[in-house]
Amino acid sequence: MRTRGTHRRAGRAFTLVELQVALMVTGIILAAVVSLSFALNAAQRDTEDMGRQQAVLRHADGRIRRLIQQSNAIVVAEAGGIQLWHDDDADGDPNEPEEQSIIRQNADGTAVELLTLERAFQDGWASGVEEREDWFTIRLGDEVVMVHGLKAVEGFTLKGNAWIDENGDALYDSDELFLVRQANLVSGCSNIGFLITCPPYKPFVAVQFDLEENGQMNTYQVAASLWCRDGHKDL
Ligand SMILES: [Ca+2]
Ligand SMILES: [Ca+2]
Ligand SMILES: [Ca+2]
Repeated sequence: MRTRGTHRRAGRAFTLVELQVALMVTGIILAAVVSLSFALNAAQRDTEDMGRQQAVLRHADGRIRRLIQQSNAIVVAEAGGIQLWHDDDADGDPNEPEEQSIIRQNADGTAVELLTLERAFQDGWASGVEEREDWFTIRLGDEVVMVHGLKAVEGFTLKGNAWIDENGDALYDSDELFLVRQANLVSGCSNIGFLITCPPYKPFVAVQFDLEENGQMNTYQVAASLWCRDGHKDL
């Protein structure tokens, strides 16, 4: 007959030292997991940031190229910016502000900005203007004229934000109200420069800037020449 002997469990309590070692090992593993997770998140963020920046650069590249290629003339070519004329109504008249585009570096040199003007039609706007200040200059024909910034008086809706005294009489005229649109084509850059070749060569413009990517400074250049240059419409 088989007697049932007492079977003592082989297990025993952990000693304090064993517990400390186990806790330490667990701590090391957890720390490794947490730092790996941080590293993966940071890498994903960097990849997403880079993807966003590349998308912005592609958009800016296409926009700047089209503006240059489709313009009729480079009206102003300076180190800080260019003014392009697009003869939208094909009348050969270069004095129309709404046909001008200005690509320049912004005031603190950290963005390539685009300024375009739309003629705004509104009766009685002169009485609703609160403030007038010098904004930027634009070349129309042989003259450099000031684009004055405007603000509407309270309770008044103003369709434009700028005045150009086209007829030079120092008075607001009903057709001299403009809406200036300002957009940053590239932001967060530095060392912005514009390189222009002059005739007799085909007009060629290069917009250059430095941009930081993953801690490294890269130099970019968007270059294009005019496609639809039309000699008889030149300034
Ligand atoms: Ca025109
Ligand atoms: Ca016209
Ligand atoms: Ca006027």
